[in-house]
Amino acid sequence: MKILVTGGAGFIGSNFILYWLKNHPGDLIVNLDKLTYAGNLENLKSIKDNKNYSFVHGDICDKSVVDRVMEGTDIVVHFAAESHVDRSIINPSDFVKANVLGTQVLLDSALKNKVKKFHHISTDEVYGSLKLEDKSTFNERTSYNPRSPYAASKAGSDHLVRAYYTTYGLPITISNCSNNFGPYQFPEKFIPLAITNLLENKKVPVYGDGLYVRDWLYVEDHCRAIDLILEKGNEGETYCIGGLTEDINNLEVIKKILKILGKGEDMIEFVKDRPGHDRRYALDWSKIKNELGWEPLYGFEEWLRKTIDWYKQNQDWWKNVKRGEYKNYYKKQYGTE
Ligand code: NAD
Ligand code: TDX
Repeated sequence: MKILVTGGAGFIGSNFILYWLKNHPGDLIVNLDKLTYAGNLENLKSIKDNKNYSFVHGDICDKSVVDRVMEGTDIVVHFAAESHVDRSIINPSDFVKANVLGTQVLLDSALKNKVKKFHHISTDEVYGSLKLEDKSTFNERTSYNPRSPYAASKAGSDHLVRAYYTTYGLPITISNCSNNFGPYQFPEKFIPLAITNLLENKKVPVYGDGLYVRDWLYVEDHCRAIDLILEKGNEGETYCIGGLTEDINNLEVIKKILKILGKGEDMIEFVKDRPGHDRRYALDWSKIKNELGWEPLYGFEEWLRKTIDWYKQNQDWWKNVKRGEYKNYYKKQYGTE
């Protein structure tokens, strides 16, 4: 089977390729990635000589490259996107191009090449923001209400994917997952930023009052969920994938990280809030649990410990990433080095 993975040099995409080749060694994987600031082939160095893996450097908005790599593809797993909310506030147009236009180019090519499955990776952020006080959760039937340019561009891509199913019969599935964490995550996102700052003895910037709530999903659990959807998911369906069943706010997450690393709460620095910051995300993932038999392998704290260990043991990886462009971004976003 030939699988085209888009954005396979990013955080989740590279974890997915490593997972897939380990669990389905007979399949062929083609990784199409533009190598933006977030793409890093170091993530895949352990499999770069695997004869069942190949890398194509290209943009999903570029029809000629997409048509070329799509030829003979059985399954598309589409991760490629601009993925960071704060960057979407600074520069929304990159998000519309990659996430909306890029997805449409892929859908067209998948249709033309009669792929058997097109799986689109989306986010819980398309559903908007929940109140801290109420205990409601997002599910597959929740109305869309995206509130950041990032979320709006992902919502646009989800609508296009569904439109290609309804209008042209393209065999699609969609998953809307919560915040991922784990190895190879770019340290602009909250958990890897916190861990790597603390390993450098730098404070952790916490937006606003720190009482914002996210659902946290370990990346390997996410890869297992995608595998099940590809194997047993129903065409045209959406699956919500989350990791938790109880709320945890950002301050509580940081306090867990500080405790594991043996650091004090003086390492927390409250900084200016994100504009339009969504208060709470919580996900009801009972559909994938009941229909496909998926659930996370371990609890949040256990996965967090494993993640912290990985960043401790792979300092060269993140120290390399934290050079150059990252330094400029950090200064612009946080006003400090
Ligand atoms: P990432 O930013 O780490 O990686 C994105 C990858 O896509 C990079 O390798 C980048 O080079 C590539 N890319 C970007 N634009 C491209 C283009 N035009 N053409 C080809 N490649 C391009 O992102 P991630 O965290 O791995 O997220 C992967 C997917 O999962 C995204 O679609 C994101 O919206 C979704 N998602 C992420 C999270 C999360 O917590 N990280 C949660 C929910 C959904
Ligand atoms: O420096 C920070 N300080 C801080 O308090 C950063 C980077 C974040 N935060 C807060 C904002 C959020 O409440 O931590 C929480 C998580 O922030 P991010 O890691 O930026 O993730 P989020 O905005 O929740 O979006 C993420 O989850 C859904 C991913 O970036 C998206 O790609 C995904 O779709």
